[in-house]
Amino acid sequence: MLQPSEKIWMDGTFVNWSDASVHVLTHSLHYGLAAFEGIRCYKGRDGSAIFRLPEHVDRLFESAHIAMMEIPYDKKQITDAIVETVRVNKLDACYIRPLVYIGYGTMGLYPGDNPIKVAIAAWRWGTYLGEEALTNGVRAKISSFTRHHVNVSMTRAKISGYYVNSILAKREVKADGYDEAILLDPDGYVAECTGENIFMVRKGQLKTTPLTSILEGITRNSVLQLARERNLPVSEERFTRDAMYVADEVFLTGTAAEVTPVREIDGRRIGNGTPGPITRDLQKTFFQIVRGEDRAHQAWLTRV
Ligand code: PPE
Repeated sequence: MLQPSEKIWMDGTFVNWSDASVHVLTHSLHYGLAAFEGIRCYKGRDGSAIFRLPEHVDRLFESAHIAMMEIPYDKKQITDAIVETVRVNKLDACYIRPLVYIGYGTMGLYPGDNPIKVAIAAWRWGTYLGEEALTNGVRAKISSFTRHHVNVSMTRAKISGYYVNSILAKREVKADGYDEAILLDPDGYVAECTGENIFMVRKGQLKTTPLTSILEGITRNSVLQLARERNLPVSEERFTRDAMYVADEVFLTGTAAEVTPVREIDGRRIGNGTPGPITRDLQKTFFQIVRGEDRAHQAWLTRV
């Protein structure tokens, strides 16, 4: 169960957690057109800090722009509101969920002049796929559902309705006893997971999937940068499911999932079935950075 915090920012003011409700005829609730973010704030050595906040705010505005929803605030106002939401709730570590949605007005697909509303919530959220997932890795399965075609959805945008596809995939694999689903793109190449990007390592080469049918993950971007700093050969290119079966390492990245190793896909052990050295190194550095223990990447942190 979600652990409630005290306040939620709604359209410029803080309301009590239990009063943060909307009308049932809120447009986005019916048709799924809303843009959201998932951001983490970590407790570190020198206090709490939000990881890559400007990048998350930029992506929220980009998502809204792609979806033709004009946010009635500027980036500074949204950034300040996010920091303030963490502060007023006195959370030292949390997950932050900004949501831009189309409010009550007219019904029917054409949203007309319905107001664009913004909410920002924050709550305590532990590990996404379990503590064990981070240390031992998860078991994944290729989904029977396909990730979005470029002319069906525009995956640069983080749009609520797109997640119906993720939920279908997630439920399917959970019912089969797996932890996470890997979705292929409409051409059959690996795309991403339900809420994570995916990487594979083979013979020292790090690969992740291109941006054509995935969300441009901020954790993905961070890991790519860390890999380049290590002079690891990295590429953003398509690969197939069997390329993953014979990979030395596979791991997932996401704000919620952080850096999670994959130990098995479709009943095939990945590498020796335990998190590999590149995964462990990148994961360790990621956690040092978010906890403010890495001087070189302080620029990625916004102090609360
Ligand atoms: N792909 C998808 C489809 C996705 O939803 C996420 C984030 C990512 C990749 C990774 O992006 P980033 O967080 O910027 O590294 N998924 C969010 C939603 C999780 C949820 O269950 O809600 C998240 O991790 O916050």
